[in-house]
Amino acid sequence: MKFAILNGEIIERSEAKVDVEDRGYQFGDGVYEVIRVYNGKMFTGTEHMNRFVKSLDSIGIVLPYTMEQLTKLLEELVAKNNLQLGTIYMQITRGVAPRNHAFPAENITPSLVAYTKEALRPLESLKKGVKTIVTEDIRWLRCDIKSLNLLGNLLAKQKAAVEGCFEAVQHRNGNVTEGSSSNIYIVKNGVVITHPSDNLILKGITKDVILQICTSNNIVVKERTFTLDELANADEVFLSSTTSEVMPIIEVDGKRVADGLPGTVTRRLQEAFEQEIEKQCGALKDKTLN
Ligand code: DCS
Repeated sequence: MKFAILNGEIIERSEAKVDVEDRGYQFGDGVYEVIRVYNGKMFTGTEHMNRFVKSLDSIGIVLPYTMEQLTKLLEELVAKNNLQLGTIYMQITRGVAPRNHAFPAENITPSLVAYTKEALRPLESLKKGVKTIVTEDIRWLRCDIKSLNLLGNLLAKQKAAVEGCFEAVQHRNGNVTEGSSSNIYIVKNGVVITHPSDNLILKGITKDVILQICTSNNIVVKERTFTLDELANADEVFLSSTTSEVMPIIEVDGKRVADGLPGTVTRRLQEAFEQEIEKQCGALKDKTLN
């Protein structure tokens, strides 16, 4: 039997139901997080919690639990579901109220939902790399909020999917912003370049780990915008996310990146990223470079 969290309680997953007038369901009026679990332990759990609270703050929802309470609940959920390798999905919406765009006048209780999923590491793709397409970034101007409103992201990902590609690299006026569910990087002459963490992208937790790894490994990293032209002429391209880790990109819009194999800087980052996982969560059975 699997369990889920509904409004602060761990209950049978099949019993976890929300009201038809939940504002998350009707308006996407809420925020979410996806947290990776390795060896039954949350990776960068605190960082995800902090971003969750930041997203909530930016749309005026007050977390009805302390960070400690919520973390403890998630740990209990992971243990009850016997999750070793997988993800936690967690979301909070403004709550249930008669449908009206404006926020409800009286204080309503935000709805919290969380559940877990078993998920292997995408080792084959991590080893071989993935294909991508380029598409226009048609999303709103607060992509820094991890909002439930993901239509722009979904349309981009679907475009990639019908082309048999893993991810859509989005751009605004020729400047690469991010993937539909990942951050995007190029490497040129040994320098790692990625979009600054402003309102146009989600500040990835994985991105933060990668930036720290670069700094401590003397890999030069620059947070600046880069163009589609730079993308097309990069020595290496990769993406990052909670579920994809450090994922080499070997093709963009049907054109190979360099020689079409994962690059050396990407490989170094993958190795260092796995070391960071092991530091926080213990030994990994399978590694990318094995
Ligand atoms: N950009 C977008 C738009 C994302 O949705 C994500 C993660 C990222 C960047 C990378 O952020 P993290 O490194 O913190 O994961 N998206 C999550 C999701 O929706 N599923 O898995 C990860």
